[in-house]
Amino acid sequence: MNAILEEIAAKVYAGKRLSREDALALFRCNDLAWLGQLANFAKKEVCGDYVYFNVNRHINLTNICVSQCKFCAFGCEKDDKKAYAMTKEEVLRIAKASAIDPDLREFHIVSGLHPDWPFEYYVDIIRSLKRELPNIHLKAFTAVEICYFAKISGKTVAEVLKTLLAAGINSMPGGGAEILSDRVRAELCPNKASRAEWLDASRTAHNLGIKSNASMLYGHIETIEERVDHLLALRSLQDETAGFQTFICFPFHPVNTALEGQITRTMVWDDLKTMAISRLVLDNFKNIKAYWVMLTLPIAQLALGFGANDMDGTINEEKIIHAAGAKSATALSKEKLIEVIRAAGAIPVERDTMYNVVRKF
Ligand code: V47
Repeated sequence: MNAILEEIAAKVYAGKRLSREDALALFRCNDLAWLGQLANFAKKEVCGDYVYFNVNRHINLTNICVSQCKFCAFGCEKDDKKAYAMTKEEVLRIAKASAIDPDLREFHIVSGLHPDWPFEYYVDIIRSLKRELPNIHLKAFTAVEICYFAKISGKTVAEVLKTLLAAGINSMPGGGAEILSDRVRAELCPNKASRAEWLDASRTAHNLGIKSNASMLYGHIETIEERVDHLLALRSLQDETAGFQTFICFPFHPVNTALEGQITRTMVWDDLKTMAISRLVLDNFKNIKAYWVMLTLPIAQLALGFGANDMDGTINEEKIIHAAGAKSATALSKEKLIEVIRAAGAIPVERDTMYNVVRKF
């Protein structure tokens, strides 16, 4: 073990903050077991042996999207044969059918940036969902979608958020952050919110009392420095607002994207290393999510030994990452999640979206 890594370990055990250079040194380190031990220490300081999950339902209103991000296999143009756009009636039908499950607590709503729908359409869907199913938490619209709504409606981001809050959203998912670097965004996703716009929309949401999540899409064209700077930007905003609930790392899935053939799926070594370093750098985030859909269930379970304390939910049914070739299931039972968490030696805790404990198993 070299002196720099020993100093980093000493900092972690003393609860001190890691620097940019520390984070870069951790990415250069390939002692995975050591990284896992350190990340797990940091995790246990925050949440002991609890590992959270929830019972949720994903609803993707449309895959028609003006953004055309190079890393995305879900979004498409209006005339694509796989294009779909849900009516309000369809959304309500799916929502009501899922709500038959008495444990269902959350609708996770992330969609394409539709070229024709007015902002009022989204507001109407939220208002109707809240009216019909008032007890289900609406975790709806990423910061990218919020910026798009501001653009198409002529409203400010704050006005958009206030309107959605009044209609019934309860929190926001963490997608759309990708890599918070203007270089990467200019190459992969020039048609959507910039680094500054994503951060500003999250800040505005937090200032209005709306909690949100944060994410990082890694394993494409980004450098390790850009990964570290991304984490530091999130840490700095969290210092300011304390409005992020969870951080999620998304390993890039290339199948059916514009990058297929140029970039291959990340390897498990990188997945676990990135998970551990995220836990260590994001010292002001309580929850680090091992999103089983993207990691696959075995790697997500392993990630519980690398700083993760949350497995997301039952999901039913995932579309975005399955469009990009994910081999995982599109849904999991609550029993399976409990079994997977228990087998990792942790205590499964069913939570609501705001991390209130529903039940310990
Ligand atoms: O922003 C898209 C990612 C995100 C690919 O907040 C891809 O709890 C890998 O927001 N390979 C959308 N990743 C999903 C999202 C989300 C999902 C689960 C939980 C939460 C939460 C939020 O999916 C996008 C993008 O970063 N993504 N395409 C791909 N080919």
